[in-house]
Amino acid sequence: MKADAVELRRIRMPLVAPFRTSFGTEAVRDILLVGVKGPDSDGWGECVAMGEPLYSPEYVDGAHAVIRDHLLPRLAAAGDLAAHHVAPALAPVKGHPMAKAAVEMAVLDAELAAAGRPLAAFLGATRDRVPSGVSVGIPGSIPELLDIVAGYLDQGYRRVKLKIEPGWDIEPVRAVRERFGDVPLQVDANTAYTLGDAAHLAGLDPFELLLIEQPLPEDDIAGHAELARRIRTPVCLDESITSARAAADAIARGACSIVNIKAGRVGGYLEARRVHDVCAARGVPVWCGGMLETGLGRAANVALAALPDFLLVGDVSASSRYWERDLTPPFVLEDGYLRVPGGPGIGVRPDPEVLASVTTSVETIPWGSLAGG
Ligand code: SMG
Ligand code: MG
Repeated sequence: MKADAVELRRIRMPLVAPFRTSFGTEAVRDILLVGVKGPDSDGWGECVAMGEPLYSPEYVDGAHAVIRDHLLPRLAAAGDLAAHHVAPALAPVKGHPMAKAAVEMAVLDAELAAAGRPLAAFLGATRDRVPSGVSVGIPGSIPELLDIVAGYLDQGYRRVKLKIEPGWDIEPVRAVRERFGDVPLQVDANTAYTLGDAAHLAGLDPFELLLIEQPLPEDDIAGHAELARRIRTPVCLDESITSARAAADAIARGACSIVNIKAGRVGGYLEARRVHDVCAARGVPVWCGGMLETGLGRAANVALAALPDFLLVGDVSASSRYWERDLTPPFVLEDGYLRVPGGPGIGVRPDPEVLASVTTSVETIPWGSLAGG
């Protein structure tokens, strides 16, 4: 495909409620959108980097700079612009998977839009709707937590994930189990524990959780393998899984029996599909993670979550879980499911009026101004 320009657009969107995890609180999302403008079609990518480098080393200002100064010039110099050329062209740049993923998503969306092909079909989706789960941040008290969970269950969410940290783990899980019975329940620690906490984490065993997500630091594969031997709750990895190769390695070493897939964390939807394939081939079920995306990223995540090995319910919630008004037509829960977009590309477009109202800056880079462009 051909590009005339790339737009780096920053938007500012307040969440309906602050989201607290073991590493910090997110209240207002400062999001970088990548727009590829071509003669035949446009494409959108959403960068999932947060405002600060607390979930992973990436953060939105850094992603913006690396895309502008290092990724786009390499992409233009590589010549032929096609989604499957993006990752190889950007591979000399170390790290920055979320920045790379946003660029690849924009190119992929533009390419599929021009071809009239939906992302879900391109990726190999086998379903037209996906069950919707919800991730619950760390609130101020147990009664507050129970109110929040009750509200989500009333809306029809099919699975609940509780964020945990030392001092907020066994008791909230016990309280949710006592109040809501055997609702599908899992926890996410975002690296907040060490192997020394193994005996304490075994205290979660009686609650029959679906999984515990990323209890230990991301580089501690051996620690997760040891922990998996010491607790009954299945161990799932999020932050540690940075590629299909990392997934194969973690599985081979017994560090996880379930994998959370986020396209941003692994450098794009094409690598995310490879992570899916590697896990499927090894009999390891996967589920789709979330990074508090707008409807753009959500559309792509719903498409990904419709692949066959996505056997667990993902953190793909309805638009109303995040926003008063989404950037796209809202994703709504229908009997606890979200519909997979059927239109070409990611299948959704920003509402021009909403987009204009949340935009804080736009940088337009003519393709011809980039080396080789
Ligand atoms: O998008 O619903 C969502 C958030 C899901 O908990 C979620 N994401 O570690 O899995 C995770 C976190 C990372 C983002 S927290 C700001
Ligand atoms: Mg996680």
